[in-house]
Amino acid sequence: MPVVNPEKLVALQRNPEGIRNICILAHVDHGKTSLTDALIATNGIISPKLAGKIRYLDSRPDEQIRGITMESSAISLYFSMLRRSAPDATPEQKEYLINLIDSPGHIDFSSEVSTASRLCDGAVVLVDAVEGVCSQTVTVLRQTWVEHMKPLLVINKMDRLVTELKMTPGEAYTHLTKILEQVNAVLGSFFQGERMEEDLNWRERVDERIAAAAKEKERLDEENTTGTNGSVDTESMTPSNQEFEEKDDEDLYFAPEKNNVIFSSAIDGWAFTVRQFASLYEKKLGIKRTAMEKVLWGDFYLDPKTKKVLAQKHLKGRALKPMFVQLVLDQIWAVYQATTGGDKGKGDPAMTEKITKSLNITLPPHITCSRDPRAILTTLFSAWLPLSTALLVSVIESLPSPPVAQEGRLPALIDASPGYTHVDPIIREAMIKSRSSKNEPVVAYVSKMVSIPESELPENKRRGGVLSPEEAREMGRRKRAEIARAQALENGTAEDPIDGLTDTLGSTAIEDVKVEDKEPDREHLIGFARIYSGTLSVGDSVYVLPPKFTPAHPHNSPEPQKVTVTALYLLMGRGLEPLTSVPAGVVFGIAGLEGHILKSGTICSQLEGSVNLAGVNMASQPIVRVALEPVNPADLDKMIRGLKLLVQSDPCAEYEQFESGEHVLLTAGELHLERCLTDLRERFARCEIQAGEPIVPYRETIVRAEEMKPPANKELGRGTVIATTTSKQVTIRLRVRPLPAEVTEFLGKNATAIKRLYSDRQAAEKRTDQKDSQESSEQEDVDEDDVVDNSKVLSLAEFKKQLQSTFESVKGQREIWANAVEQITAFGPRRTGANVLIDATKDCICGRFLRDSVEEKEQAVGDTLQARDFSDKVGYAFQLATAQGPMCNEPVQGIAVFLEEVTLTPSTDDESSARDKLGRLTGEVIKTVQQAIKQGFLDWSPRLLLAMYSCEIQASTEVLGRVYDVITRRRGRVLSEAMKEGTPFFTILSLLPVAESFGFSDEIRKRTSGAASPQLIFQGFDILDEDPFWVPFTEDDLEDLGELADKENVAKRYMDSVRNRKGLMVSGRKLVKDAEKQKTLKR
Ligand SMILES: Nc1nc2c(ncn2[C@@H]2O[C@H](COP(=O)(O)OP(=O)(O)OP(=O)(O)O)[C@@H](O)[C@H]2O)c(=O)[nH]1
Ligand SMILES: [Mg+2]
Repeated sequence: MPVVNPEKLVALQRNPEGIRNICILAHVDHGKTSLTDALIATNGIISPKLAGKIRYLDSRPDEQIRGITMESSAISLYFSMLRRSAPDATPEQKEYLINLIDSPGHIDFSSEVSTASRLCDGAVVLVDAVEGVCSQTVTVLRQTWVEHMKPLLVINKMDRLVTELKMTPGEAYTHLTKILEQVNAVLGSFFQGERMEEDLNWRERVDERIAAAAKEKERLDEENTTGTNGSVDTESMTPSNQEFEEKDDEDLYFAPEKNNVIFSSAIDGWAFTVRQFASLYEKKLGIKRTAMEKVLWGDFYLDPKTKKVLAQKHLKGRALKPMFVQLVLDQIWAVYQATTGGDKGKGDPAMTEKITKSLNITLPPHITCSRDPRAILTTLFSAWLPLSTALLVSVIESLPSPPVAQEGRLPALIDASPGYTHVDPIIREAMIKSRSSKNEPVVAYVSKMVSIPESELPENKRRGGVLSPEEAREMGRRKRAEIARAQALENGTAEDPIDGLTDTLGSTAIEDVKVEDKEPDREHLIGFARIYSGTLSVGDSVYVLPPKFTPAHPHNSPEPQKVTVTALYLLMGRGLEPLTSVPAGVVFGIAGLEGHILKSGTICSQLEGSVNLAGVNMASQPIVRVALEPVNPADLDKMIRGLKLLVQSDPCAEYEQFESGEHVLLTAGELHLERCLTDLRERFARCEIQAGEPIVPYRETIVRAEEMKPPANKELGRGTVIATTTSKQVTIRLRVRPLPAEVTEFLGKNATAIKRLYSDRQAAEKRTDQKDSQESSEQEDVDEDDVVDNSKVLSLAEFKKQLQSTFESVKGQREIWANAVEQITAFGPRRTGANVLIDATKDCICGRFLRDSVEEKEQAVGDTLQARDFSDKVGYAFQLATAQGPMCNEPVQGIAVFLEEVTLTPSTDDESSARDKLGRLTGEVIKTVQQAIKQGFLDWSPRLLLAMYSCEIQASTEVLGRVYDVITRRRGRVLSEAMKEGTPFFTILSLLPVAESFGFSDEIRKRTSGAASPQLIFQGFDILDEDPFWVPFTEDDLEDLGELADKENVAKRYMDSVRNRKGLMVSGRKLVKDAEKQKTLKR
């Protein structure tokens, strides 16, 4: 296959109808990269022999070693085919440009998938024929749904049905039908979900009518009484509900007869669609191709005598094979039997010959002679059903070109962007119609930044800009010789030739050293982008819109900056080809954005009325954190620089510098962490870096346990604390209680609503407390993320109503929470957490948070100090106390603090003004309240909440036992176990503490010899029902366990590990926070 030259690809960019931008999506290991190999081979980039084996786009060494893709990469491919413009027209030669993005399937890199899909118009979704629909399959299908991308389904690894599961063609057919059903069920659920959401309001109105109709139906037809809640039974609707039926979901589903399903084996290099077989049989059976397409899949049978197609009901008891089995699968199976022996293990040369003859294929003699059954197999298939043809033809025929896709997809995308009502109609129109002429506005979306070493940039490759040490040395040598020669020529005129020569030698030597010492390959950040309208050229000056940009306020700070495009590239895997300009519809690389775009952003040629496509992008939250330090302390700057580069070039990694001076890297999972560290060490920082133990987040809470120690103060009740400041001037009484679980959950879910309420209130008051700098910085924290999707956030009234009813639903605690909602004055920590501060003082000194209108804020400090003056100090202490719990300084959740009384006893001999006094008392009060909350907290039974992964493992019966063993040893909890229909595999779903997850995947893989590999998805926090401070105190316990309970307290182990890391005191119940204090206590 000749190599396609880039000029050809560039030329094709000008013809948008011939472009397809597609991404390959699937669950991990379902064969995406192997499949793309086959396509790459068609362009002569790799040899067809290696396709499916070398995984060309896995260009990183660690990707190759582990066999897992870690970064999405793009490649542009050329394809030409004969195409009919109408079914009966004569075919014409047409050329196409396919921009293909291979994405990673591992959950840790799911953010790479979301970034890739924004750039594309269509998706090829792979499903392993054996494993079927897996967790990430659902995720990627949702991605195509959300992004309005048209999908194509590839059922890959078909060979496993023959060789591994040893199915007969008939069994395989049933199995494939099931897989299709599963996939379609997933799509159906999205459709249902969306339809329900869209029609929610409408439904509310007709709900009663539907219910009435259902009732009526129930009465009439007792058998058919499917409920009306959850899914709407369209049949039961009266004609007035027709609105609902307008939307058709027919187009949505995958069906082989619609040509959107491909059956393939990437490793053996074949694939086919039903259409292909239909045209193969068109002549043989004398059935028109278009008719054949419709019956080749499904319950249709071929009458052996009449050669007519029969539907199932006309079978009349005859045991015929479905046509798909007889005409398609049987043929494929035969090839396997003949060549590799399929399930028998031995080929049959005579049969091979028969097959090749009937297919009219001649195998090259060196293949037939070689007697290598796999070589015969792949050669035969590549001649008969080449993978690339089936796939590319389907891509071209079923997936839309950029203009078609943009027309269908962009209106929704624009309408979902922030401030979309202010988008300039010209821009809108240009994007939807994908206008590409020079004077149209340019809009492009940069989905991620990739880092490319300087030496790999095409401009340097051509000019040889950066040299390897050998090259540099060689050049030095040559230069020296040249100068010497020049010197020798001038010899006659020079006064002191020898001196001159040594001089020049000396200077070149210095230069030589300089060249060798030169900074190693610098990294350049190239944006991975897609242009939606206009034409972008090198040298153009365009605006880079910051993530929070909205056309409603285009000049808000940070003011969008203008940058100059320094280069444009065609993306060819790791390689790049320079471009001078790109027209609408193209996926390309862009340079010049370094430092202007962090992760993703929009580029626009104008500022007013432009559209922010980066708006709301919910990537997965980084959950695994590690502290990093350079092995050589002098490398600290290098490391920080490296971290900053890493954060820019990775869609998910984050970097934080803690107050303690630690440099902490946040990543999506263990594998992601490993990749980030490799990148840091080898490319971005280029120094040895040590990573600490992964830091796992915990939460702290309290519960009302069965057996608790008696309350500290019996008369006041559990959780009540009366605390007096050191100067004895302020006394505070408060009571801590556990919030009902329902309420905690409600608050957790509605954190965005709280955030919004808070910022709304702030905006209304327009007055921030500048005095307390910490507080104001915290307020900024809250504001920072408020570019949220506002449509789903509850309004104040709604929030209050729901919170109230949640409180009311709690049984047996009605009185306690009766006025709680009205009295809430703050949420915490960070003002949005799931803890509440309730002002139960007589005069309501704190003011209400959930009030309807903005009240007058309290006046400035008066002549005499009042309890009210301390309200903000109490609030601040509440924030601090909930941000760092008493167990191991982790955030608290699920507590309510009732502030009951604040009493002032001013000292009489203090003459200073009230303001001065307040200033002096501030610290004391904060400290006292904070301590009091901690005391009240510990009066209950404290609990740790563990971060949990949900873990899905597919395993065969043989290794099932070992999988369970590993899960239980790591304190996982099995939730369900189900046999995958038609396969010997089980799917085990379990919950696993993040703290126990490090090395889990490796262990499972090792113990099962690679037969099972888990998918870990962060699930949330789960209570560990064990009091870390528990010691035996009842007589029974003391008898059973002795004074020093030798049973391991797991909660204490976790708590101690965190305390250890944070340098807090470990063991015992004494909570000494500061090291200095510890010292003084000892003395
Ligand atoms: N039997 C069989 N194995 C296949 C087939 N296609 C791929 N594989 C194997 O499946 C494994 C995973 O293939 P990859 O192409 O790396 O899968 P992937 O989907 O790119 O994986 P990630 O990118 O890590 O999500 C490799 O060992 C392939 O050899 C196939 O058609 N049949
Ligand atoms: Mg891959």
